[in-house]
Amino acid sequence: MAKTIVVIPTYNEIASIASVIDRIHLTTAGTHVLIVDDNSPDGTGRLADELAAADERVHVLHRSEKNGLGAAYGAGFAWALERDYDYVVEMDADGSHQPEELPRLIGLLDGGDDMGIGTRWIPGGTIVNWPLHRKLISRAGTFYSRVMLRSRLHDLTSGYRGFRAEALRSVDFTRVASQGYCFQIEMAWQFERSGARVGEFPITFIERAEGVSKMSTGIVVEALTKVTLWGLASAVGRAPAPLPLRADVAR
Ligand SMILES: Nc1nc2c(ncn2[C@@H]2O[C@H](COP(=O)(O)OP(=O)(O)OP(=O)(O)O)[C@@H](O)[C@H]2O)c(=O)[nH]1
Ligand SMILES: [Mg+2]
Repeated sequence: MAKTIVVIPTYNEIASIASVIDRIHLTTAGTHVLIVDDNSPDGTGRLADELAAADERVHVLHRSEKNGLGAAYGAGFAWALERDYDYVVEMDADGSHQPEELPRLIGLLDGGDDMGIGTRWIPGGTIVNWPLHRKLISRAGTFYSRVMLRSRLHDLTSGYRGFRAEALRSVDFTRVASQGYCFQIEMAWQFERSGARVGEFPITFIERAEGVSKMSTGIVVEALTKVTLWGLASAVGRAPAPLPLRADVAR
């Protein structure tokens, strides 16, 4: 069986992190977890250390300050790729992504996809407890990104996704400079245009019940600006170069 690690970035997620890890292990007992904590003031990092001390499947990477989702994932990916994991998975700490759906993602990677994306906007995908305006923003954002980036993917901002380690290793993700949601868009777009095999599976996304959202205007503006610039540059034949992908990963 493939060796899987779930990378979970945390900033003030003390209320939910333990139960997310429990649910991961109830679903797939052999899966490892890496918590990447940005020195959360609420003590998430200390709790993570306690969980790691009690369970060899749990690991923690401490970072000194809040530096955004993209930087946390970059550090987490690098940590995972230095070890012998076959699959590297992304999941939020706030319970929005259901650990019980992990086997669907692993199934895509087992089937040969380089990347699998949990998607809200395909048949079978659902969102629980989001007001209408949030659904509209998410749908509009994905629609805009699909058109601008000429993507065939249905949920470019989704943070529930996974990679075959060798595919992730082959792209220079340190050059993915986006911080917030845009990190997810940029990674998906880069994988797709590099010729990697990207699969989608439907997910049930449940709005966080505890803790505080880290979503900010700056994060939305970053995504809107970059997607627009990439799209316009592509339209005049000046798209930024795709991240280098090894020949044996490209198909
Ligand atoms: N280490 C780290 N984790 C972060 C940072 N920003 C967000 N996160 C984590 O990334 C995940 C997603 O962040 P959320 O605040 O849930 O963002 P969101 O899902 O877009 O917003 P909600 O819909 O309100 O939940 C959570 O596990 C956060 O704790 C950061 O700067 N550093
Ligand atoms: Mg969330």
